[in-house]
Amino acid sequence: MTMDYEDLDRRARDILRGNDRGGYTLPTDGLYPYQWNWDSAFAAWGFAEFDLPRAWTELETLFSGQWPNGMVPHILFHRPNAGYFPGPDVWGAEGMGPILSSGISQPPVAATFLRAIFEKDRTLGEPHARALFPKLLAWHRWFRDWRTEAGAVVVTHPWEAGRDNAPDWDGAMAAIDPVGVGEYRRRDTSHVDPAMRPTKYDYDRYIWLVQLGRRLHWDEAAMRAENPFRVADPAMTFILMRANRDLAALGRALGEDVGEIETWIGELEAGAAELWNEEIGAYDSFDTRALKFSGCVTCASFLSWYGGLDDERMLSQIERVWSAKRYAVPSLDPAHPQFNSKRYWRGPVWAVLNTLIGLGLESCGRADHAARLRETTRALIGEHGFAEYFDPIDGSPAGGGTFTWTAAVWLAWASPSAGGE
Ligand code: 9WN
Repeated sequence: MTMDYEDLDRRARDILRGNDRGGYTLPTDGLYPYQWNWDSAFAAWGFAEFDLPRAWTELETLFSGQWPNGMVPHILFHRPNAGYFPGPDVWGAEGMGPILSSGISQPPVAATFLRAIFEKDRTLGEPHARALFPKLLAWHRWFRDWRTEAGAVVVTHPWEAGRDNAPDWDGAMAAIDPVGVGEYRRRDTSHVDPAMRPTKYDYDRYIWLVQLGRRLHWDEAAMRAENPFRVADPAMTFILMRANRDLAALGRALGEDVGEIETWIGELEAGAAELWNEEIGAYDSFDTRALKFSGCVTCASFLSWYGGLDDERMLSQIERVWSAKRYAVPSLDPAHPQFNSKRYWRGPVWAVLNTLIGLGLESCGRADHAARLRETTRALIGEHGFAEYFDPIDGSPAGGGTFTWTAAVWLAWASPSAGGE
């Protein structure tokens, strides 16, 4: 099939503009009517391909929701919208931060994309980067203080990981008995085929965990003591490791002291080593309450290069997993019994994860592997559009459409017009 790349570039820019709500970008209209944390960082990177000032605004709006303790929420509820559940009334976090928000965070990709945007035009970027640097530092310090166990980053809710129904959480989810969660009405399944979304079993536990945080007034010390869900996540660990490397590089360019950040990088490297599961021969999630690995090779395992570790052992794993189905990289190893090519983070390919894995391979000098991943991502989006995720067997689009982060990674990485080609 011949692709009209210029048309795809145009459509991607139209998606970003179309989802722009003035200072922040929705992941997609309808299904996700607010500002999401890591989506926004990807959006900024996409905007930077054609509108640098708008890219900076996206990041500034995201950090305008930062809590005094340094946490940057996973959702900012700028304007009420009945089309999403759970909304601010369920989270009960009013007054915790300057903007109504959720009470948990999301993968900290912002420093990495901020640095990339800064490098595009240092003169334009310097005042923005200077103002944002201490905010990023405070956020990363919050991860260090409240989300790190033996060096690895833990998540306190599947939504915090951004890989909501990944099998990584199955053990910790099974340990929750969601008593008293009450009646609620989901809205996601009126926008998207329920077979592509998490189940009611998952949602009962998601809401139970939100109710727990609310009852504890989102007090981190109380939650650390009481929350049964604390799972160390290779994705979060590698993403924060990379974000700290980029924040340190940015800090050096700005003449800031980066000693504290360098200490964190060493701690995370030690923590990541603990997430190596010898039984499956890959980095794996570890339930810090039950002291158990999940036993799954997922797209998170392949973020080791992104973290900066050129681990030979992971090359044969990625080659095995990406050869199993037509389109790489399935979010769960197709050999795993829970693999499902349609259901969200249990099989589908996510263009954003491919991008992070590809950026990692590139920065570790694995040019051939990175090129292969970029080609498959280009083909997926070119043939099947700007979907939220894709079926790895036939590439068919799944979840929401006209998706911001898929458009953003097209512009900044997968398109032939993106930097680096
Ligand atoms: C809950 C917005 C977000 C992404 C997450 C993705 C999905 C939300 C949901 O959508 O999660 O945060 O309601 O399903 O899993 O990674 O940030 O695109």
